[in-house]
Amino acid sequence: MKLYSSIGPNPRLVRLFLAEKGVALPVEEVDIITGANRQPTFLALNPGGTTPVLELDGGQCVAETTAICEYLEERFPQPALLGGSAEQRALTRMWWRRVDLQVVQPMTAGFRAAEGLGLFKDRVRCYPAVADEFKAATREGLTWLDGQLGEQPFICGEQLTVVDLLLLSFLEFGAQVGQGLDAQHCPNLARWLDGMCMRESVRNTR
Ligand SMILES: N[C@@H](CCC(=O)N[C@@H](CS)C(=O)NCC(=O)O)C(=O)O
Repeated sequence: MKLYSSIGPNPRLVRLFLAEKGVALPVEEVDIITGANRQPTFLALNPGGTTPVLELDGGQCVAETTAICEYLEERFPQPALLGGSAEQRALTRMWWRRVDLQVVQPMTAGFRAAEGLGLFKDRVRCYPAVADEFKAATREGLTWLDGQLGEQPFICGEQLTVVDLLLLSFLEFGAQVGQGLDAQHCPNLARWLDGMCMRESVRNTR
């Protein structure tokens, strides 16, 4: 197996996922700033033109972080990062989808519509007229999530899951592009983030 990685929160999620499992894979860095990921060589691996991509031993290429993490969980079941039972997996996937819809998607769209516009305007459709709306939607999503998290140690409850890694990855990215967490407004998430930042996997994948 080989991972095609780059800067950005989506490849970071997969690197975090691997680190938590103690799995080291060969990594090829792709320069998304110059747009190497939008050139024919990379498009042959992933016609979607995005990183990360996991090349399997049989040569097939898997894109999309959800598909990659689900595959890695099957190949390397321990420690379980999607949940240890059918019920826990259902809850993990529920929170995964919620964080994706309420934080990841609006934050990404807000970045592409504003700070990332120069980089993305010729790659994907961006919506500069509503950049602030996307950013407000992200803040609302985080506020809701803060209330749901309460005093729980992790987003899905007592155990670390892929959802914590996803959210960590995007909050760190957000902090670099003007969409950092408002700690005063989201004290539960701020406490959770402090704890996450102390994990070895997080420090080693920066
Ligand atoms: N839905 C995709 C999103 C992947 C994505 O947007 N990756 C970013 C890096 S974080 C990227 O490749 N950006 C460069 C580009 O789109 O040209 C996934 O889950 O993997």
